[in-house]
Amino acid sequence: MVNAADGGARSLPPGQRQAPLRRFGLPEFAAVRPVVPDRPVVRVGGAVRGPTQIPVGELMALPGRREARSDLHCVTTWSATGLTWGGVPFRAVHESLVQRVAAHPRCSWVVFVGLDGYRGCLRLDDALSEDVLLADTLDGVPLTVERGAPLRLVAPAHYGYKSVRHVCAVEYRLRHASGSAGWAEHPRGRVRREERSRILPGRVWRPLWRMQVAPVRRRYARYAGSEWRPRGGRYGGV
Ligand SMILES: Nc1nc2c(c(=O)[nH]1)N[C@H]1C(S)=C(S)[C@@H](COP(=O)(O)O)O[C@H]1N2
Ligand SMILES: [Mo]
Repeated sequence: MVNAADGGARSLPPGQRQAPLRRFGLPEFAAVRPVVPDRPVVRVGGAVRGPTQIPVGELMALPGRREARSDLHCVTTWSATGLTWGGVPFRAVHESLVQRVAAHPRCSWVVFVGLDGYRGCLRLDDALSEDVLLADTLDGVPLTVERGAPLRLVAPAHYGYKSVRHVCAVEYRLRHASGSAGWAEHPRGRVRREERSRILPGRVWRPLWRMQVAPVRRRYARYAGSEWRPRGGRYGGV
């Protein structure tokens, strides 16, 4: 899939402005540097009869591997455009798993969990869309920790808070389960419909979110790259 975005500002969805891709997220996760295991696995659980875990290498060898260009739209109004992610569609992973774990037939939501403890919940049919990838490369290069190693969800039609970095678990759910962004997020978070939040129309949130960008960027910059010295934060004193 190659998306229609040409990287120009005119192609951005309502309320979004172009920005380079830099590590970003909830302020409380800025200081959490996940340790990526040598042989990473993805735990599969939730409303399933047979929870299991699968090596990331095995998942990435599933059929359907592809590279796809897409944009990342953060709810705080910045968008990074023209990102080429490489990986396997979540749909292929789901198809190979759903029997194996005996997921409850009425599962209609799925939660992705990151090694940093971050959680994002998608409606299952949204997650099964052709353009949703579990990616392990960006622009042909294996993901660094900064970019979301070992595996990152890419859900281009949804706000960035659904695109969980460092995926280490997939949980099938019967009902929507709030992600780490809690009350601030929308259960579906579709960018096209500007579903920034479940309360108030999306455009009302634009100026409020925009004010958050600079302070959150500063906070993440403190922990960037080799300067990334986790202190304090959610997992205290690590
Ligand atoms: N594990 C994890 N994934 C996460 C987040 C996070 O804090 N932890 N933040 C989310 C948010 S709000 C956004 S906008 C994107 C940002 O992706 P980037 O760090 O590559 O810019 O990651 C998303 N995935
Ligand atoms: Mo975001």
